[in-house]
Amino acid sequence: MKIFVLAGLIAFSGVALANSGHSAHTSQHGHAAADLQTQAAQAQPSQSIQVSGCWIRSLPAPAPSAGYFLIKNSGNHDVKLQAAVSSTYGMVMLHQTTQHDGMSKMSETHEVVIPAAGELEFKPGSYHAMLEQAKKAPAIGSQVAIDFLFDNGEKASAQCEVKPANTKAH
Ligand SMILES: [Cu+2]
Repeated sequence: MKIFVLAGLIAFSGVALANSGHSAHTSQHGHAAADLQTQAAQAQPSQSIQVSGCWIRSLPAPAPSAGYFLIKNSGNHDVKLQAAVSSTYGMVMLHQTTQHDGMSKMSETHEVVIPAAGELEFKPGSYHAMLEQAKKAPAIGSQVAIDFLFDNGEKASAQCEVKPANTKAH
């Protein structure tokens, strides 16, 4: 019995450790995805924020696919993109690719500012949406719906064209 308790403690501390690492990070987002679906369903469609030119570079699972698009904010206030959600993918993360000493590195971001009366392009080598856990690989040429959630409680929706892995950035 004592040994069993001890093993439980070790397992528990293992979970606590993993929480600061990447694997648990993923499951936290997996959990958040359901909340995001609800949040997206309840959010008001924005009158001032538009997402256009959305396309997806589709890679075979388990590799993540990437989403690129242009966000325009015609409002008088800066807005922050906080999350994206799609019923086609179990998880959508906002990523930023940066260059350090000639090395390319991706990191997750939760707040991307779209300036008032401005725009921001998500494009290869920069900001992108990382699309993971496809429920069923979308066909090349088909359209995938993505909702974008902003800090003002509004959402913008886009239809994104699925393109093959070798698509050149435009
Ligand atoms: Cu990425």
